[in-house]
Amino acid sequence: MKSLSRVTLIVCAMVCSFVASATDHIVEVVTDNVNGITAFQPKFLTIKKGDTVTWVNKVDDLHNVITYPDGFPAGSQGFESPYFENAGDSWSYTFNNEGTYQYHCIPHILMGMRGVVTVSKPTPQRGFHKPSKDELVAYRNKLLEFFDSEEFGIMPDAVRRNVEP
Ligand SMILES: [Cu+2]
Repeated sequence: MKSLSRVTLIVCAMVCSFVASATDHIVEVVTDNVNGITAFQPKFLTIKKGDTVTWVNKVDDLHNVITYPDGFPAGSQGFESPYFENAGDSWSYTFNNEGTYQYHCIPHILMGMRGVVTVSKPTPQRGFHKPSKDELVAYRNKLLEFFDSEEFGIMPDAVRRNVEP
């Protein structure tokens, strides 16, 4: 009985230390109307596997968070938040796979509103997910909810090659 409770204690301590090691990170979603800037701050964030990142909208403005179709490690998954509208709107994502996650805001893609989360170690150039045509079309369609086809110039070349006839 005595040894059993000691085992229980040790297991509990291991679980507790594991839980305690997962860290929450905040990325501020910034609209600076005075300087005409929209940005994720920090733009580059390095975290550990199992950590959670919460994006927080700082002022009333339309933003979101979405990975580029080829912007996450092969074997992992991209992510996409709902749209933020009001100050204080937020969205969290827990990263359970190592590697590099490159994301942007759809409404402000033309303003270069993008960011990178690196989980433990960066993904080598050839280690990124290779999106299927269906994935690229789905991504294009998300952008087209904001930008009409006349603005196709915003498409990365790889996307344009795959989705245009
Ligand atoms: Cu934005």
